Amino acid sequence: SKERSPFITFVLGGPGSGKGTQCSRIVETYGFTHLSAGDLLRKEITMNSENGAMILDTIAKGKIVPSEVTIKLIRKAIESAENDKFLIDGFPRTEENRIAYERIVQIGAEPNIVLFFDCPEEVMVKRVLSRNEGRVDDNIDTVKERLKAFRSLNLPVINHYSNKGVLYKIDGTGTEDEIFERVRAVFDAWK
Ligand code: UP5
Ligand code: MG
Repeated sequence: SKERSPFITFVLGGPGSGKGTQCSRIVETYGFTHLSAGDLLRKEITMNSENGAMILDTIAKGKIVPSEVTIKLIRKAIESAENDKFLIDGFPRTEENRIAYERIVQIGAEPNIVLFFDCPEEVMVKRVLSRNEGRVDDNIDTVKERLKAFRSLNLPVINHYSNKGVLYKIDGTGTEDEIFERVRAVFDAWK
């Protein structure tokens, strides 16, 4: 267990808003450890773990995996890392996720920064459908479900952090470089 509280950044935004892309850039420049909740869940599917079939079914439908499952994976990844600076990408998805995380993780539960990549739905859909990496959820029907989940379940989480004064809303349109300049402004202000 860690003695010091880690520095936690949650990275939120709809499907295809650029969370993963910008996290890679943040890792290069600011030395965070990147934990994508979606990647951790997809790894469970490929490892044929106990919950693999359930996770696959949930992701294929664009629904949200039960909090306990996702939080266990995130907690394990935090505890096994040497770093004390984390980018948690694509989590929390729901108010229930957020509250469960705060209850279970405790040390470092409250994020220092929450980034929100704000992007019009038509831009996000275009990006996701042209990705071509074989993700089971990158098809028009599942993308519609993912957008629905984002609007109804994730926006309340974003509002919560806005009210707490830790939310940084970033224009998610433009080139990767243009967006990263906006991200830099947030992290450079923290130095
Ligand atoms: N791209 C990126 N930036 C671009 C730019 N500026 N201009 C043009 N193209 C750009 O980007 C998407 C695509 O766009 C890429 O091809 C990229 O090159 C290009 P990416 O950076 O991958 O966007 P990201 O926001 O990461 O999109 P992603 O599809 O990963 O977002 P989701 O939130 O949908 O996916 P995630 O992996 O987080 O979750 C998947 C599923 O897992 C969820 O739907 C859910 O079923 C489940 N899940 C849970 O149940 N609980 C969790 O806590 C997390 C996930
Ligand atoms: Mg991603």
